[in-house]
Amino acid sequence: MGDRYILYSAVGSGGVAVEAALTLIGAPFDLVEAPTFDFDDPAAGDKVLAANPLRQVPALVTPAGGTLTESAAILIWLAEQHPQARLAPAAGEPARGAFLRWMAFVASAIYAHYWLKDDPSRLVGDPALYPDVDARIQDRISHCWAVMEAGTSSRSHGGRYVLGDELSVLDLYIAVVSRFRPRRQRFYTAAPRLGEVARRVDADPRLAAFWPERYPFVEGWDRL
Ligand SMILES: N[C@@H](CCC(=O)N[C@@H](CS)C(=O)NCC(=O)O)C(=O)O
Repeated sequence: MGDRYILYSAVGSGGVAVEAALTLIGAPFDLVEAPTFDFDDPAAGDKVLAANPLRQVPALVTPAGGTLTESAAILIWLAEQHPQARLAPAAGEPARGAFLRWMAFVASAIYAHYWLKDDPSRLVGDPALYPDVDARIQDRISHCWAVMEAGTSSRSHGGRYVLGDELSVLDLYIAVVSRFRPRRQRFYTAAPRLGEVARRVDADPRLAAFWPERYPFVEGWDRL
C-alpha cells in the first residue's frame, strides 16, 4: 500500500481543509479530483463513490488501506496520527473538549446545510421556494457562526487562533467552510474574531502557494 494517502477532494470544496492539513503535516498524498457539485460534468464527482457511497468529498484512504469520510473526523484523525505537526490539542489537554466541540459544530451546524443549499430540490418540491430556502439557510449559517464567535471568544484570551496561539485543524476548517456562501463578508460581520483567524490562515506563508491552486482568491471571492 505504500506510505501515501489517497484523498478524494475538489477545488473549492471542504476537502481543501484536509489538503491544507496534509500540506502542513508534510504527508505525501495522491489527490483524486472529484468535483461532486459540477452539474455540467456529473461523472467527475462519481469518482469519489470508490470511497464514499454518499458521493461527497472529502474522503481519505489511509496508507494502511482504511477509508475515512466526514471532514471533521478526517481532520481530527490526521492531527492524531501526526502529533509532531501539533495541529490539535492532544487528549487530556485543557483545550481538547472545546476543540472537539467546535469541530463537530462546524460539521453539523454549518457544513451539513450545503447538502440542501446546493440543491433545494432534495427536500423542496416547488422551485419557486428555492430562493427562500436558500436565504433561510444563509441566515442560519450566519447565526451559527455568531454562536461560535460568542462561544470561543472567552476561551482564546485574544489568541491568534480559535483556541489560543497555536494553529489547529479547527482553524483550517473555519478558513475553508467560511468561504462557502454566504461567503466571507457576511461571515466577517457575524463573527469578526473568527474572521481575523480565517484571514490569518489565508495569509499563512506555509500555504501561500497552496490557496491560489486549491481555493483561488478570484475577484469578488469573499462576497459572490
Ligand atoms: N458531512 C460531509 C459533507 C461533505 C460535503 O457536503 N461535501 C460537498 C463538497 S464541499 C459534496 O461533496 N457535496 C455533494 C453532495 O452532497 O451531493 C463532511 O463533513 O465531509
